[in-house]
Amino acid sequence: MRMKHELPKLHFDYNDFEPYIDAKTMEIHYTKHHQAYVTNLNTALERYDQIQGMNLHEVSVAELITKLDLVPDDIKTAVRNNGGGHLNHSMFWKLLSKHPTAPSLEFKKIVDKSFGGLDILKEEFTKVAMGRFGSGWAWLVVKEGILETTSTANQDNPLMEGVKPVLGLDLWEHAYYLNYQNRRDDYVSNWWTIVNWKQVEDNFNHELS
Ligand code: MN3
Repeated sequence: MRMKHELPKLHFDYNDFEPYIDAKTMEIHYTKHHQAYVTNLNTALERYDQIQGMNLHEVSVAELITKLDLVPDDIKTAVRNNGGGHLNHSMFWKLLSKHPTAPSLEFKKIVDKSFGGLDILKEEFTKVAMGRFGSGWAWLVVKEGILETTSTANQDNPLMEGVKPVLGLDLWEHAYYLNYQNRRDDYVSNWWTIVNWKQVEDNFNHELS
């Protein structure tokens, strides 16, 4: 049975995050960029069915990008870029909140243990985001119950290095250029306003779905 990867349904309207992220950027980002990752992933996978015991059409996108060594060479790069793009964006949308949120008391303890406070977390995350040259993502990941910041190039996901991401920020210019042009720092600092901390905590406590 062939499973087609699909765009996830959104839980918000394109203009919900104005003025921090403008509606046009959200619309193009979802309907063009994310859609292209999904389409290109499906196109790559259509060339193969079963490979080394793994049915490429029955495994999750997270499994695909973490088992790239099992993916045939001629579609490996396409699966890495487009599978990663699909996974990262599916996470990214869920991590946005129309209404201001704050970490729960429980999660705040983890933040404090990891960074010594939410402000320091934001500072370190922002530093990582600003330090990523070119296109990529900034992440908050979990290592043995402790949160850390990191970044990846292109559409790579920390899962490919064996660590679970709980918060991710798209640093590709397509994510902010219409509104911010070259001002990535303003984009990052405004984005904190719409982070869905409940989802970050859910990601921390559960396997990524
Ligand atoms: Mn993007």
